[in-house]
Amino acid sequence: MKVLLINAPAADIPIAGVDGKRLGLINIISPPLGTSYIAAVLEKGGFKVSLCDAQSLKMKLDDIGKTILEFKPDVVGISCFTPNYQQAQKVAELSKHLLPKVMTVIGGPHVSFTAGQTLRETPSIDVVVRGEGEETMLELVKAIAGKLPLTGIDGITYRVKHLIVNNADRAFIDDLDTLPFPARHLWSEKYIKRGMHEVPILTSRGCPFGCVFCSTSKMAGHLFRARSPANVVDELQSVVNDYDFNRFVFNDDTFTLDNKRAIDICNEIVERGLDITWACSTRVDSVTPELLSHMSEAGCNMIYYGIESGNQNILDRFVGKRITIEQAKNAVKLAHDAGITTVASYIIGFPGERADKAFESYLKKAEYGRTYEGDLTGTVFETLACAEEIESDQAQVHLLTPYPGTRAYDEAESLGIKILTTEWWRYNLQLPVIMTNTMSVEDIWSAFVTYMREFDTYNSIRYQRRLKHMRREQFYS
Ligand code: B12
Ligand code: SF4
Repeated sequence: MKVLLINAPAADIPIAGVDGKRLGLINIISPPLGTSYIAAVLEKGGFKVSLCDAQSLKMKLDDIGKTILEFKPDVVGISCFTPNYQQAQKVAELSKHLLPKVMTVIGGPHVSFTAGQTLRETPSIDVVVRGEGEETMLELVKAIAGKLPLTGIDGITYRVKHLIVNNADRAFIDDLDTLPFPARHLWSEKYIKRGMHEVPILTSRGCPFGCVFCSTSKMAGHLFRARSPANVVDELQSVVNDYDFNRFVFNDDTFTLDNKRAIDICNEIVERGLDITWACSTRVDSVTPELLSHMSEAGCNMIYYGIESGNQNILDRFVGKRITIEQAKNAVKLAHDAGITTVASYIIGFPGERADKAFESYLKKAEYGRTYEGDLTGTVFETLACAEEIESDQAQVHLLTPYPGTRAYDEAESLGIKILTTEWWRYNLQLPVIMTNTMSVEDIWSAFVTYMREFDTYNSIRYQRRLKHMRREQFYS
């Protein structure tokens, strides 16, 4: 029994973005851990598996077709996010067209919350796997191989004649140390040629918070489940040894949620003499000088903080992140003190934020480095002013986007959000798909364009400053 796992290609975006240029969509070569974990579990179960990452490797449907015909799978497993869901549907159609007897299975953070609808509108998809996929996919493939009924398999949605059946939810994997390491031996050699500069690794799943725009707590549970430090560092070491790679990115949502575990991982890296560098994401309220100094010593040189808004009221009442702006300022400063570069991420378009045309037109005319007086409180530009005070090395902005599985989607109306479209390809965080009780879609877009331009300047000025600083340090040392 052969299984081909395909990461659907990125959405093909037919429109021009800010300033008439194509949208600056994420162009990072990042091999997918979800399908790599599933591949490892299936291989351990005795199945022959191949991985086809059409997303990072920018494969077209024709190339995917060739891969399908060469490998001749019995099962095709497709992975997608929200914006490339339509591409995933095309991959399913193509699979059935080329191999009419193939079973098609789909999973990932979009279809997990739209399973019934996905099956209703996509006859070429046979089964949707909801949530964490490793155990479910193994049971499913075993059932397909043995021609057994799907009735007892938790976590799937499928068709029985004209009915759509939702089996019970699957319990989350209790002990993540029991999982094999992702099947990196199936990764394409093209990743390196195409510029992959860091290897992703995942050390924990789940989040006890429930930020309005994020589906992690629903997808991976409210309980923070973490791998042991030894198990994590074994994986880092195996990548260094087997692939001679020493730059990593921790894909965890909140790498340092458990400070003690994070310090133990750092100590283990140092004790084993691993010469690596790495980046991670975390919350501004879960770092301390002690932790950051351990992280820096163990090779961490970049932290990504989700700060989200510069308005405390919006953070408290709407976002539900349970952080303060003071904590954000402090966390950025502490990271810099420890010699770690920071990237701060912000979101605009929250209900309650007001447009401010006067300030927007002032910004259009002003030179960077200007000062401004006046009250931006409650306007969409309060976050911009705050970002300038927080002074992270880099700043990013996204539009509030109500992905299925988030509170912004499930409770849109009561939160003051009007969802304007479910053309999923638009859900890329850079196109407005909502309006709010305080901003029209035009207001949101216009503010976003201003932010993109302001943050471009902000980032390049900080980049130049950092370069100068580095040169000075190198010169005098
Ligand atoms: C690393 C990362 C990226 C990387 C690499 C993504 C990749 N290919 O893995 C990059 C930078 C490229 C990226 C890009 C984007 N990302 Co991103 N990313 C992540 C992040 C932080 C970690 C992904 C990861 O490694 N997860 C760990 C693995 C184990 O989990 P998993 O991928 O979900 O897979 C499990 C299940 O989903 C399921 N499963 C998945 N696929 C399949 C397939 C089958 C057949 C089966 C059975 C099961 C199954 O089983 C897997 C194992 O348990 C997640 C957050 C998160 N916590 O997951 C966001 C996340 C996936 N990203 C998100 C978003 C929004 C984006 C972008 C749209 C952002 C943008 N500005 O454009 C783009 C989309 C690009 C595109 N082409 O469409 C959202 C997705 C929401 C949604 N509904 O789509 C997430 C969930 C963040 C969030 N909390 O909102 N991302
Ligand atoms: S944004 Fe971060 S803290 Fe908030 S729910 Fe998602 S993972 Fe948790």
